Amino acid sequence: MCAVLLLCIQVEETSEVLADEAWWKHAVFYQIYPRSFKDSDNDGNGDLLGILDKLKHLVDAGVTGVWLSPIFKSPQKDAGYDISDYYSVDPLYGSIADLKRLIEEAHRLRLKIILDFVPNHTSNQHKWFIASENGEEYYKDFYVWVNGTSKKPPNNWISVFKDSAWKWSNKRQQWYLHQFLDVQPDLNYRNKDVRKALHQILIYYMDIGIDGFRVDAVPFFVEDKLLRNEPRTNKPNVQPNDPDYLNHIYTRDTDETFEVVYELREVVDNYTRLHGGDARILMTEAYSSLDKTQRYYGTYDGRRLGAHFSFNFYFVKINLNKTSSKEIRDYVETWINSLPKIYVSNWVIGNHDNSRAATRFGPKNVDGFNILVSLLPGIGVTYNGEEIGQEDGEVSFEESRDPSARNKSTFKQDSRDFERTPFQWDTTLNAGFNRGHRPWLPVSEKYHQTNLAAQKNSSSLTHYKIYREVLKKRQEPPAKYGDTNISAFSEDVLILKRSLGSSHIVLVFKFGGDKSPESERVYIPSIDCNIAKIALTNIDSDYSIGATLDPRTFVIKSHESLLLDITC
Ligand SMILES: *[C@@H]1O[C@H](CO)[C@@H](O)[C@H](O)[C@H]1NC(C)=O
Ligand SMILES: *[C@@H]1O[C@H](CO)[C@@H](O)[C@H](O)[C@H]1NC(C)=O
Ligand SMILES: *[C@@H]1O[C@H](CO)[C@@H](O)[C@H](O)[C@H]1NC(C)=O
Ligand SMILES: *[C@@H]1O[C@H](CO)[C@@H](O)[C@H](O)[C@H]1NC(C)=O
Ligand SMILES: *[C@@H]1O[C@H](CO)[C@@H](O)[C@H](O)[C@H]1NC(C)=O
Ligand SMILES: *[C@@H]1O[C@H](CO)[C@@H](O)[C@H](O)[C@H]1NC(C)=O
Ligand SMILES: CC(=O)N[C@H]1CO[C@H](CO)[C@@H](O)[C@@H]1O
Repeated sequence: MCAVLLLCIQVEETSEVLADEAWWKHAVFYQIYPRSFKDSDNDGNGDLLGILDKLKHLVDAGVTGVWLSPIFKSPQKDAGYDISDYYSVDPLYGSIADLKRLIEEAHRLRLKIILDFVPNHTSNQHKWFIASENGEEYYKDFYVWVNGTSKKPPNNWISVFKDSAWKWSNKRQQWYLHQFLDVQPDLNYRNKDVRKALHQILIYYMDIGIDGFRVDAVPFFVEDKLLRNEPRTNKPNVQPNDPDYLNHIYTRDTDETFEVVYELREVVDNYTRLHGGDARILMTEAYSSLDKTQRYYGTYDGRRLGAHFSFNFYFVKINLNKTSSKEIRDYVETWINSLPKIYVSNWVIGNHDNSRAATRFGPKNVDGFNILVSLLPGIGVTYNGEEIGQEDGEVSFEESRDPSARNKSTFKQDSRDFERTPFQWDTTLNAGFNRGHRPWLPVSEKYHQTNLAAQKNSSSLTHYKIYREVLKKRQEPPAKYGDTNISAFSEDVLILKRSLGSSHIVLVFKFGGDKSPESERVYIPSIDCNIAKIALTNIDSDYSIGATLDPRTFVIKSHESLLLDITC
């Protein structure tokens, strides 16, 4: 009896561990912003062959795969998020042949390549839209067309980029919906042919070896069929043309939108089943509430699956001046506890739409946050440059490229150009981004101090070295399989403990609050031994790697992060 029972438990445990081995479940995905990564042909724009040239950096850093911001053919009215042909690479970035070379070389190096799929809308120059506007039968309903008169839009919906979400087409004498720019008409997801056409695109790219897709702006897929007016928010000081003026109950995260994501999951799962090999994956982007973000993973009971993970943007949105360690702890616990156990958590600190982590959290907190998100359970996501602590660049209004920065008075808050300036490789001309052609966005002057080559070459600790080490640390069993306990020791001290049996990997991080002491005496709660080995520190720590301390009492100063190995 007992022996059989033991056997059963063991079998169950083994299969659980094996399931955890699925390649993506503990992956680190590195987001590349292709236009700003590496410019191989010196035309001022980064490109696919530039990425190819730098794959070794990604292998050295220890990431699992990369996801590329859009590289498809586009008039570039919205930085490639306005696609005119899903089956071509924009000449800015190269060609399908270059993409195939990139995939082949990445796979040889055991790196996965994820593409950014932007199905929330196409460019108005896409042949589908042109055919649709011309009233061609098959394409007629590919977009959301509504009757009316040119004087009055069908309802009060407002685009994300301000003003009415409707544009009158003289040709069709109808309105079309655009949740973003008016040159970005929304696809009509209620049309089965539209969904089929989009599935074909995924299949085409999986056929040439792509390992998965990051799906852009999913909340915007399907809008209310009855086109009901949205109610007002009660936010003060908001202009009637501002998206914040309305509560988007009929245009975002609608029930049908979740269905669309679940169907995309079937497409990639079917593909993997049919063709074998590692799972092709989906990651979704949704700036939604926690419950909705988690619903993109699939239903609570796991009967319908959605994305393999849906970006957790908490750390992208917090302002440390206003956030205590208790609030961070509460959020992390809530996220982990509310996500059904069949799904995998993920942590993001930056991307191409938000001020860089080094700028938002302050350059002195770079290491603490890189260590924190690497050691929280599940999947880690790195925006290119975070591994060297690259800060936002300096871009003047005249040099800016982002359409949401077209309004001068809100340029500083709204422009996404600051986080998109070229990657800082070394101290040569243009930070090694290219051989001297004026880059599409200016290279930050900070590259003389902050660049990869210097951080690799330095004899002392650097952000890059810490990043690389913590990605190795992630692979140790407590970080991979262990329990997670996050606690708030004081106003600005966080303690993250990953424990497996008697082995603990513990991060102590004092992010430095306005009203907090410069240094304080702390201890690791619920650890019953007197020796901890220092596995890693931030760059300016007073502690040395390899030394020991007494986890029952020690001093930590502002912006210090200590990674401890404790066995007891
Ligand atoms: C829109 O107007 C056209 C022409 O008047 C008409 O044929 C069509 O049925 C109308 N569509 C809807 C949805 O009312
Ligand atoms: C996935 O495959 C199943 C079984 O063959 C099929 O019923 C389903 O329609 C497919 N789903 C999609 C979205 O292609
Ligand atoms: C936080 O406070 C510091 C100093 O008070 C200030 O310099 C910084 O701009 C603030 N950061 C943010 C994101 O508000
Ligand atoms: C810029 O934005 C402000 C605040 O939303 C608004 O009052 C102003 O009219 C806008 N100007 C332009 C040129 O769009
Ligand atoms: C690397 O460091 C050495 C010694 O500090 C220095 O002489 C050399 O110029 C550095 N090389 C680069 C590429 O920074
Ligand atoms: C985490 O550790 C703290 C301090 O030891 C303890 O109070 C708390 O209950 C633990 N939380 C969980 C979820 O185990
Ligand atoms: C959430 C979001 O806004 N995602 C993208 C959807 O498309 C627009 C317009 O192209 C992009 O600007 C957004 O980044």
